[in-house]
Amino acid sequence: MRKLTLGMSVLGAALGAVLLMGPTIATAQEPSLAAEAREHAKDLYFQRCAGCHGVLRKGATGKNLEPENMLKLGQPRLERIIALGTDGGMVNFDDILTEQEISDLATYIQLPPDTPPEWGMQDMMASWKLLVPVEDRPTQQMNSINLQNVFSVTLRDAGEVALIDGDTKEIISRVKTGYAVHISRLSASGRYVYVIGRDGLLSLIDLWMEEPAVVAEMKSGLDARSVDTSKFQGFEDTYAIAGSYWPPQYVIMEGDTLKPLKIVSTRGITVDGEYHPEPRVASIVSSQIKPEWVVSIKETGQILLVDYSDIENLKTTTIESAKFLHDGGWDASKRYFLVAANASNKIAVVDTQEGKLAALVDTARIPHPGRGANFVHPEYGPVWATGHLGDDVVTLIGTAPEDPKYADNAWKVVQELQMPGAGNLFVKTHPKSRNLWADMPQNPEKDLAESIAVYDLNDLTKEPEIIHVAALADLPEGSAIKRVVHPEFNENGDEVWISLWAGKVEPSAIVVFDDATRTVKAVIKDPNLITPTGKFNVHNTQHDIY
Ligand code: DHE
Repeated sequence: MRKLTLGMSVLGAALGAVLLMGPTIATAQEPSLAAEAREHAKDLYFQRCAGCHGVLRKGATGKNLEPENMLKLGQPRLERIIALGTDGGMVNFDDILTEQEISDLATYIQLPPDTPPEWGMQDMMASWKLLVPVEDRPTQQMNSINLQNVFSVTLRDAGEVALIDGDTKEIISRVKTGYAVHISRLSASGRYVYVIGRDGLLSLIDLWMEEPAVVAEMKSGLDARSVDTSKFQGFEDTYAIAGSYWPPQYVIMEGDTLKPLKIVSTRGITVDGEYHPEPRVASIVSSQIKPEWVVSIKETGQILLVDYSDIENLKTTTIESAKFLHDGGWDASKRYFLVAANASNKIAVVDTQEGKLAALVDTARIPHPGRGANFVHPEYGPVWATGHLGDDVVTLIGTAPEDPKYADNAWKVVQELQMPGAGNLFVKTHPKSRNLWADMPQNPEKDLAESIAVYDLNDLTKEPEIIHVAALADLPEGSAIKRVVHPEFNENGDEVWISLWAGKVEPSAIVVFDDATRTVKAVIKDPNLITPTGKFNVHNTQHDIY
């Protein structure tokens, strides 16, 4: 039987199995909070809980937290759950929040949810800053950096990205971005980096400037996670698209200025036929075979193919899949997009050439692929890999329906690789590598959260090598776990960069491994390298290589 060591995500993770434990006696007193405490609890909920439970608390990756359910649990039990977490997967917050904050948050979720304001064209236009107009920008690269091997590194709690030269391992510049900045994506030309903060602030960085810097900014929503650009031939760098958690909508912008052009709401009916007021935009990817974005709507379970060839007469294909869509990536051919319906324990496969759902694949608990990893399995042929937050396996799914030798494996789980524990967030390989690297930062065991599992792709019957990355970095001891997160290859595919994500006030680092020997090549340390998490190599992100 599979060993289940962890459930869900750290940030505002689910109130887990709590609701399954059944009701307890409601508190006699009506819950209430003074105005100031309520405001603070509202902010905390938004920052720590809304990502999993939703702003309106309808539940997604996390459970439904509407007052009728919370009142049944009552104040003392809610406080305990927030402080200590649950066996069902919610992590503890007693090391992040004070006792008073936990108490106020427990009270807050028994009160009716606050509905944040809408964010429309006027707000976006008012927030739009064209810092360097296109005509004032360089017409050629003005620096001598090997731009294809630059890494855009999320410095999560600093609200910055660090641009790091992949050849010299030097920090080229640090750029102010949005709050709790989330991901970077590259324009089709590789010149522009788009960075989105959780507060919806989108920043456009021009890598051609002598010192790469932000040339435009726009607040695309109030709570956001995803951004991409138009990559199809003839539309390179023409448009950008950003998706919001709140308000539930996406916005299409000019690619080189971020001027907002069109906003589309995602409110509507779920695959079960029920109205949902908050269907959030999860991942967005850009097709290279059509002028289309693939936009995954979390709560409705619908995957939208948005045709940007005529945005005034926008045509959208709506594909029904499964609820709670989150993150995903392309197969090696770039025809199929595989996205996790994480709380449904499924991977949805979209055939973007035909504009149809190709399959819904059942998997182990809470798949979390990031963008996944593609390689040719010695026995099963081309496969795409995803790790799991809630199970201790990496799942391999066959991806070659057109290949007579491997067609029978298409959209089937061909193998589950054993991990030493659950809590994986990201897996990564590269066409030139024969290794698969899988992190487990959400594992409750410190040693596992600080380690990475490396599989030999030539022999997948072998146990993975477990490398204790934190022990190799020679960082001072601190109270925070140095979570190993997000392996990312360099342009040549011979180095793997891994973040050691420590506390906001403790030193973090990026450890660079030689992929062939799995030994440390460099440790990038800098007092300004605060909470590095995602790293996006220009070449690999531009060309969707993973
Ligand atoms: Fe992420 C990708 C949402 C927490 C690091 N994350 C994504 C995507 C979504 C998402 C929808 C896909 C974007 C795309 O491809 O367009 N993330 C969420 C959440 O809702 C969640 C669970 C809670 C929250 O409140 O935000 C969450 N994410 C985290 C983290 O705590 C991580 C580990 C650290 C951090 O920096 O915040 C984190 N998420 C990442 C990274 C990616 C990502 C590094 C991109 C992976 C890639 O290789 O493309």
